[in-house]
Amino acid sequence: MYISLRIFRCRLLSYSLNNIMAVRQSSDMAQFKAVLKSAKQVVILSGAGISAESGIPTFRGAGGYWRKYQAASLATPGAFKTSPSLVWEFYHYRREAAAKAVPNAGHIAIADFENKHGSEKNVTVITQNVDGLHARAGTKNLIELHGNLYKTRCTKCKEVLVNTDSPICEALANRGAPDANVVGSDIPVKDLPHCKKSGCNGLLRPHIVWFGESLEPAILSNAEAVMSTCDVCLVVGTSSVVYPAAMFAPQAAARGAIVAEFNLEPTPATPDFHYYFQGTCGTTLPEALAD
Ligand code: BJW
Ligand code: ZN
Repeated sequence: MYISLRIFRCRLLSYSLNNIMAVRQSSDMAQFKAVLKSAKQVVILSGAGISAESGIPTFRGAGGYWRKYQAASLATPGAFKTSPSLVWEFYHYRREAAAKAVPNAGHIAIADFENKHGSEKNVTVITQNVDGLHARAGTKNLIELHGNLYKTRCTKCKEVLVNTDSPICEALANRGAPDANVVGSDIPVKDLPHCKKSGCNGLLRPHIVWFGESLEPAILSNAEAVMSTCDVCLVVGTSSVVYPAAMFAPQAAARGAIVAEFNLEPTPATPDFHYYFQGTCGTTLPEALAD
């Protein structure tokens, strides 16, 4: 309720600002680069679109299916309760796919920007992605809002561990094929990944924030803190429909930060922003972030 009210207030504020003094939108790259050059605190907020050019499907749109399931419908506590086997197959498939993927020009441009300007600017990447590609590209100041494919959490003792095993357990070897004709999943729960802590043996789950679950409070407050002080924000490859991340950049724009969006297509938040650069972010970001 509290979050919904905040979102409503934020939308109302940004709607009012847009109507009082209509944010004039530009696609002038040279002008944006000049703004970025003088920025002191820069946030890059990324979503699935930045990993699309590494071959990782986005959530919404044509690629957002695994078998006959919409990816977002498997990313719920209810789906895991109903069929932990099916959900583990989905995550096993994505762990294996992300491990084979390599960071693309967009991830690398961001990491190079931090590396080059990190001493004169405060540069933070806030990502909704769980694939680990920002870190593999070399980004250091990174906030992973929705968790990470290579972390597990015990459903019993709640211990969180990094786990890069491939496969994560024997029963998942050769499972997870995305073929739409494969129906159901029948791995017995006892054969799915389990906690190795002495005396626990709880079922492990991916350490990922599913729909209806709260983000980790410390991670959320870190993200909110940098969003509330940045002077420039780049919103990259996200549909800006999933909260709370969807309200970060419109809120920053409403308090006066300069926000630039990089996306293949406009999103519901596009009218809130000062700059919009249409295209693949593997092309637009290297241009925006180069000296
Ligand atoms: C390119 C490109 C290229 C392609 N170059 N661009 C207020 C109102 C209504 C609902 C809610 C609300 N507050 C909370 C909710 C509920 C819910 C929510 O937001 N629902 C909405 C769908 C309405 N949020 C939550 O449940 C969150 N929890 C929470 O707020 O707790 C408190 C609470 C709960 C309930 C009620 C009230 C309060 C948790 C959200 C967790 C999100 N989890 C997922 C799954 C992670 C697991 C996994 O990866 O397996 O995170 S959902 C999925 O969406 C994933 C993504 O991180 C997230 C965002 O998607 P993203 O990154 O934007 O991807 P796409 O596919 O949507 O967009 C890709 C974009 O890229 C497109 O725009 C393309 O055009 C573009 N693109 N190629 C540039 N080459
Ligand atoms: Zn445990």
